Amino acid sequence: MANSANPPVGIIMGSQSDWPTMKLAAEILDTLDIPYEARIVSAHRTPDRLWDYGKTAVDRGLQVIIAGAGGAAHLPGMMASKTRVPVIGVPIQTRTLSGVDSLYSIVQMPKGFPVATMAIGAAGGANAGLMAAGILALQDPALAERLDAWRAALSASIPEEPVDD
Ligand code: RP5
Repeated sequence: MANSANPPVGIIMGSQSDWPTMKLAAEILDTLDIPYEARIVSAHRTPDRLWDYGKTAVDRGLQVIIAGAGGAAHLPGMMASKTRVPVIGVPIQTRTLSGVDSLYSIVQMPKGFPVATMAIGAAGGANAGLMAAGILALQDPALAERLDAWRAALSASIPEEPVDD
């Protein structure tokens, strides 16, 4: 469902190298039938693209932005400063500092410009998709049903007893 016209969710990331993590958010949105767009928008390498994206987000109908970045990860916070559309931040796992650098860069926003920060890496990517779904489900009963079913299926897949490998 990528590249739908006026999708409610924008997935943005600082680099192509972030896509394997951000794709996990996209896969959740695909599963739940939620349209989205995916774009590379780097705070440092393409600051004008970041500015334009934030400036037009409301008018383009975006309702949630999922922003992933690694290292000196300024993208989610800068996007939150540019638009009131809720921003969900995904700290990308880095080789040098394991993503703690990304986490600290994203989570410690000053009062006034929040970023809903997920876990580092793969869990954060997938959970960002689920968080976006939960926000949209507040106004969309059919999506709420799909999300409830997804959650129930996950619960049902967890065995009660452990087994040997
Ligand atoms: C950040 O720098 C990106 O979000 C990425 O996680 C990190 C490394 O980018 P590349 O050097 O792989 O393009 O801006």
